[in-house]
Parts: sequence; C-alpha cells; structure tokens
Amino acid sequence: MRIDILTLFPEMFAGVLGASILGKAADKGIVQYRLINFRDYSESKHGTVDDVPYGGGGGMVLKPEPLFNAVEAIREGGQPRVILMCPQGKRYTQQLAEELAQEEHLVLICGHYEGYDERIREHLATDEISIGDYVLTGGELPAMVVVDSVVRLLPGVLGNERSAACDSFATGLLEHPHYTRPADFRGWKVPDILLSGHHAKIERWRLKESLRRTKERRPDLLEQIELTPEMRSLLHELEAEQKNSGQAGD
Ligand code: 9D3
Repeated sequence: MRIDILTLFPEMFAGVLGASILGKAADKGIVQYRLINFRDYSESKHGTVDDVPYGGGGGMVLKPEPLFNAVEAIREGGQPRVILMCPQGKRYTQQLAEELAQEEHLVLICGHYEGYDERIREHLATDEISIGDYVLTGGELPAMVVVDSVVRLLPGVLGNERSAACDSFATGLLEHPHYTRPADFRGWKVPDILLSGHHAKIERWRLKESLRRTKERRPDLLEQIELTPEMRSLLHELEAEQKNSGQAGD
C-alpha cells in the first residue's frame, strides 16, 4: 500500500510513522509513506496556499490549486482514495478502516484551522473523514489515526501474537478482564476460574465478562451484533445476577 499525506506540517509525522509497528511495516515494504508539503504545489511565487473567503467574513480558505496540483502529481494513473480530513466528515470507524485497508493507494489531505474551498470537496476528495466530535487544530493527528488503524490491518504487519481479527471492535464486544501474576496482589485475587485449567469454562467466563462489560459500558455495541445462543444464555445469567443482587442489597 502507498499512503501519501498532504500537509503543511510534514515534520509532525516523522515520529509516528518511523516508530514501532508503523515503522516496521514500512521497513518490511508492506507500506510506503510519502509526506508532501502542498505548499510546494502552490502556483504563486510566495507559496500561498490560502486566501480570504468570497463573500467576506473571517478566517481563511485553502485554495484549490495547490491541492489539485499535488494530487494530480502523485496519482500515477491509478484511482486512489482521496481522503479529506475535516470536522464535517463521516465519523471514522473500524468498518471504514477495514474498507480502506483493501485499497492500494490512499491520499490523506490535512487542513489546518482554515476551511477548504468547496471545489476540493466536490471534485478532488472521494471521502471526508472526522475522527470524532471534538475540535483539534488540524487534520494531521486525525490522519495519523487513520494511518495507524489501517496499516495494522495489512497482511504481515501484526505478528501472530495478536491477530486483528479478534480486536474488540472487530468482534463487536469489549474485551474481558485480563490478569497476570501474582495470583494475589495486596489481597486482590485473580478469579479462581482462571487458575483452574478448565479451558472450556474459562472461555465461557471470558465471553460472559465481555458481555457484562459491553452491556454496562457500550450497550450500543450489543445492539449491533448478532447474538449466538451461548451469548443469549449468558446475558440471561447476567440479568438473573442483577435481580439477585437487587434483592440481597436492599
Ligand atoms: C468552526 C470553524 N472552523 C474553523 C475555521 C472549523 C474547524 C476547521 C478545522 C475547526 C477545526 C479544524 C481543525 N480540525 C480538523 O481539521 C479535523 C478534525 C477535528 O477537529 N476533529 C475531529 N476530526 C477531525 S478531521 C480534521
């Protein structure tokens, strides 16, 4: 996969793309990152990339020429996804990460406090993405979020130790609690079942605790998944526990 990032602040990316799993993916040749300062594609001799809005008002608007020129220079005959990072975009999810991981070429466009000329949205971008409802200073951190979530899904990037297929947002449930040694830490004990060696019972306990956690913290996720008969039966157990605790607690 090739990932081109168009930004006025390319220096923000070196650490994130060079380190850890994202860096190793590039070293292995699974992904190639290119950082492009779209100021280099400005048509003015001073490298102007923005201008005042037609119709007046405050703020600046990113001009179309630098971004169109930059995307046209890197297109290479293919049809890359051209993704505009913007607060009004579609909310980013694991499902979209999985879709983008199928592409050969992504182009991520990062704005910075200015708006985009509407013709960039209409005639250059194929997608507009927001990573959530909070205000950042630019699209660079969101672009890093997209790169991170996509690259880890590419074949060969994650070791066998942790497959992307069992991620909590891929299964639709939150993860069950995890414990490691010691079995008793300051009097706080690891649940006996985990020390029992009964693998089938442990798997059932883990699924039950995943359901408990998802029901408590993210009931919206529970409504989106298809429940297996085992999950239904465990949810009934959880409901029964709640009723019992209600009786005992009063
Ligand atoms: C309210 C008017 N705007 C400023 C002139 C809106 C605005 C534009 C751009 C506010 C912030 C930004 C910078 N943010 C992004 O470019 C951005 C973003 C975000 O702020 N939150 C979540 N996802 C994203 S993706 C790009």
